[in-house]
Amino acid sequence: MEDYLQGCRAALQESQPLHVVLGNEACDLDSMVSALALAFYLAKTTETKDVFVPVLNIKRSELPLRGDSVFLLQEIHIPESLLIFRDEIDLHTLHQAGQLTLILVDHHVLPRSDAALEAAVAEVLDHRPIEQKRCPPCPVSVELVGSCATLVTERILQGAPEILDRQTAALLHATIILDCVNMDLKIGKATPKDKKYVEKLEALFTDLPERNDIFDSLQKAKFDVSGLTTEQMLRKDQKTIFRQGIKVAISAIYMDLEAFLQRSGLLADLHAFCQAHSYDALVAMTIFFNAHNEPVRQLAVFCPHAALRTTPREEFESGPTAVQASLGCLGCVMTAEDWSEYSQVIL
Ligand SMILES: [Mn+2]
Repeated sequence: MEDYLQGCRAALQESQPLHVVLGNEACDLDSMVSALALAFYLAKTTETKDVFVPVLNIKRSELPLRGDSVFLLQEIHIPESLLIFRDEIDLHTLHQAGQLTLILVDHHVLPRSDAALEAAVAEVLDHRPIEQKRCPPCPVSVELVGSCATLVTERILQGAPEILDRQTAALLHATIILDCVNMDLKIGKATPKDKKYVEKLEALFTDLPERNDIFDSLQKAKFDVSGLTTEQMLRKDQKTIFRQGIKVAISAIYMDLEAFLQRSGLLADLHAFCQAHSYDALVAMTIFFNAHNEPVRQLAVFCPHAALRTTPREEFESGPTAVQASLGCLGCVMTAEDWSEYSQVIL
């Protein structure tokens, strides 16, 4: 894998047609690993001179926010410098020059900003329920399994098992385990196919880490925010909603609310964040795990405009609103009582 990635960076320097394997815009571990492993497989098995490169669908500066990805790359000794990020390759220019073929992994609908690239999509491999109307007109393989990495593993083991090296196997193995919550059948993320391919990888590479160890380390790394600035914390897991002309950022913050509020320069940082992205308000939803490993969630609302300070509260109290829906996406369902408990933390 490492040698292959070295070659990819070199290939970018030359002007030639490229097959780009692209994950989704969240660029979670599954998207990153699926793109790396599928591009590796396609490059190793093509009979033509075609060049296949994986592209991570975020800016390079966003990688530190994905603690689990950073951790896994370190564990298996793949230098971050070998990866290609979205801000290092201009897909739109390549497409206009007729030099781009896209293979989508871990998603099948391009965001609006990339709609122009749709004609370049040649293949899709995804594990989410299909959105028929917005699906590109090309071969689309969608199978509802816990992890897209399972489908990539299947493709490799059925197509050319001999190309699978330990680094690639370790990437796929760790990703399936994280996505399938350590293959816990009670949680219901893992399907028989996920289980089958984790076992196959373990049989082929007997020195892969223990499932519990890799799951615990990835989980810890994913939520470790100790090295992040306040701005990075706010961006790590953030959604934007618009309501009645008001733009609100909702950020999941993986620490105790009290500790968050004690960060030095917090108010100045929140101000700068709202100003930089023209947010009218910011909802920080803190989550941390107590001694019994139960999640504890708290909310803080930052609202730079005094005139708006009562609005969020009304929003929450008026039934299922966009704000509640967005919090739902972040794994938090708020009731009016919850909100009245938290409303005193309006900053
Ligand atoms: Mn996925």
